Amino acid sequence: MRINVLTIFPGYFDDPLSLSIPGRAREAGLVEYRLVDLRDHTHDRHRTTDDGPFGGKAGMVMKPEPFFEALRVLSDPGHVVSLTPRGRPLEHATAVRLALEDEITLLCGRYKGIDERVTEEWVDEEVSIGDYVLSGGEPAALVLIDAVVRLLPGALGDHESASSDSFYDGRLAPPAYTRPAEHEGRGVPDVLRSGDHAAIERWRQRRADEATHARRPDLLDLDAAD
Ligand code: 9D3
Repeated sequence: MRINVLTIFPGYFDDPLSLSIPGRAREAGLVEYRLVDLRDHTHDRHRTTDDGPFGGKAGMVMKPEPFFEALRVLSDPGHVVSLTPRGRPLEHATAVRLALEDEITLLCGRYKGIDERVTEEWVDEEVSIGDYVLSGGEPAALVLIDAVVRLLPGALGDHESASSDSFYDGRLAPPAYTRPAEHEGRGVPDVLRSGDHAAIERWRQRRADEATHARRPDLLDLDAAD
């Protein structure tokens, strides 16, 4: 898979895409990242990528020309996703769908957003990562890339196997413990050290239900719908 990212801050992606699962997936040849600096697609002395909005109002809008030129230079950008607070909320299903593409191109806006003509001409879908205000699309693009790349076959090692991600079936995972068995006066629940695998599984399921009821009752409501 190839993932292109159009941004005025290509350096923002250096470490996140070199480390951990996204980095290992690249080294394994499962994914190629192409960072495109929008300033390389400007033609004025100041390498201008934004301008004031038509119709008054404060803030700046990303100019269309650098996006158009960068997207044309890619020749075929594949499935184009714009990261914007106006987008559909990112879900696991979004990541699953995007992981099936050969090539995706992510557009990162700043300030008030990207000129709407870019969206009309190039964008297949607009995605948000949630209802809070970021400084730009870059952190959202990294979140999306991480969620997609870990789904590529071979991306996860034995210790990260995705099989346990779905084990609690739309509910939150139970608490986890590792050694030491006692740490600064706090122990590990006896059942986890009992060797009774059926009892351990009952404990885990119950703690998963409790956490989901307390923190994410919306997840249980979804269950009721189907
Ligand atoms: C005009 C009102 N603001 C929208 C809430 C303007 C605005 C604020 C922040 C426009 C862009 C941004 C920068 N944010 C993103 O580009 C962004 C984002 C976000 O802020 N939250 C959640 N997901 C995303 S994806 C891209």
